[in-house]
Amino acid sequence: MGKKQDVTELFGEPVAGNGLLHRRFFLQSSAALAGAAASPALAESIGAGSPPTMLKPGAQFNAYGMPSHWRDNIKRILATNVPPAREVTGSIRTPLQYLEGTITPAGLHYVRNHNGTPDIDPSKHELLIHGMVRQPSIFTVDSLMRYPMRTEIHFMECAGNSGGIAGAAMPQQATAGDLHGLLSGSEWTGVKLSTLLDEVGVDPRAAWMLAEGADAAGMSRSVPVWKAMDDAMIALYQNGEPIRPEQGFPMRLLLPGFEGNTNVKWLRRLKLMDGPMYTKDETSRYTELQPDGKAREFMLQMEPKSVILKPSFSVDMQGPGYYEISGVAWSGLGRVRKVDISADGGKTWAEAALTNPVLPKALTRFRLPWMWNGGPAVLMSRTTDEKGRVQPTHAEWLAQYAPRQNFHFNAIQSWAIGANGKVSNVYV
Ligand SMILES: Nc1nc2c(c(=O)[nH]1)N[C@H]1C(S)=C(S)[C@@H](COP(=O)(O)O)O[C@H]1N2
Ligand SMILES: [Mo]
Repeated sequence: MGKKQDVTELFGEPVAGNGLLHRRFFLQSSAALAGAAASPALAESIGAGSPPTMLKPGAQFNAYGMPSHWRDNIKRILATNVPPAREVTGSIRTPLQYLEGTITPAGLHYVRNHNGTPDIDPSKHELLIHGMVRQPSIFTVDSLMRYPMRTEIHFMECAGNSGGIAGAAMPQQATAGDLHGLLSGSEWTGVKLSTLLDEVGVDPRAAWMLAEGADAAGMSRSVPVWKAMDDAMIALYQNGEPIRPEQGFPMRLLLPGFEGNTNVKWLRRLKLMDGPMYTKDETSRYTELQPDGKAREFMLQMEPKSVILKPSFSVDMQGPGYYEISGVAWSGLGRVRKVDISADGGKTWAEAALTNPVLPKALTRFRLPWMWNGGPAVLMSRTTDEKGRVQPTHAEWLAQYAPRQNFHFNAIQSWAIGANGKVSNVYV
């Protein structure tokens, strides 16, 4: 490899600056390349006889399986709290750069807690639905288990995700998980909220719904009734098992595509109202001050976003040659329509391949083949969603708001590749 003709023969001419190849080539050609690299090692191992693992029985069964100890570096990333904040208040992030696909293992799902994870006995937990309804009602976990269930894959993202970048004058040198890891994707199973609301009979004048959690933060948020009736779910399962305590056991409100905070965990109460409650959790945070001094409130739908994970900070290049650029894209407004990749800091772009399934309000894996010539490059990814909304540049995002705003940051992430293969976080 390395000779210009060989590369062109395999992949055709690059379709954008700095060696980006057409997305169709990674399917047919990468296998051929990987095969070529693997064959000498394979020949050696056949010659050496049986590996030690074939000579004695393996380990015994586990009642609950754990990841390989060879990969015990794959851990959630604890954001250090500024004293005197208590350890139960804060967040622990998903190490995005170590993961593939689009489903976050439950044990690596990010956790954002405002006053710790409560230990709730499911046999004592109740969900009250009241306010502007015909028949106020209480639902136990057992009673909810008897309703029709649905299973959907959705991302969860904190409105404060990536906020460190929005606020910082200099780009922080940290991993994708450190910077953007208040983001995870799961398969959720539960009861459609509209089923319960139809049963209790919502007053047609009710326009908002208060959702309250049973934790010591008393987390409460106002949610528009249109969302409650549309695709909201009372989630009981996460990736096939009962929802984890840190995600809201025994039940959480799931509002696909809405900012993480509104997805109230340990859900205990829904109150139908004619207007929003303006709770502490929605006035002290999650609003955005605009340049004219007015604040934007209830910015509930998460805008299109993406991040390249391979390569990314600490996931460095291993010498010039063929690479697959890969990362995740998502939008709270619907499906990802396309992800464009640049290797020259935004001058030219090539469209990435999206790995199926491409689901609404879910993480979507994108990939693009790249022949890195070993020279400096700046990688960027830009999502366009099915509503036609496009991820802004860093400067465009900052221009929308007053200084020092840092919620709902969805600007394009740029990674610079040095000639030594090291990846760094840069603003373009
Ligand atoms: N009851 C309750 N619900 C809550 C929170 C909380 O502290 N208490 N945190 C919110 C915030 S800010 C976010 S981003 C999401 C995070 O969900 P996760 O911890 O399952 O990732 O839960 C939301 N729901
Ligand atoms: Mo959040």
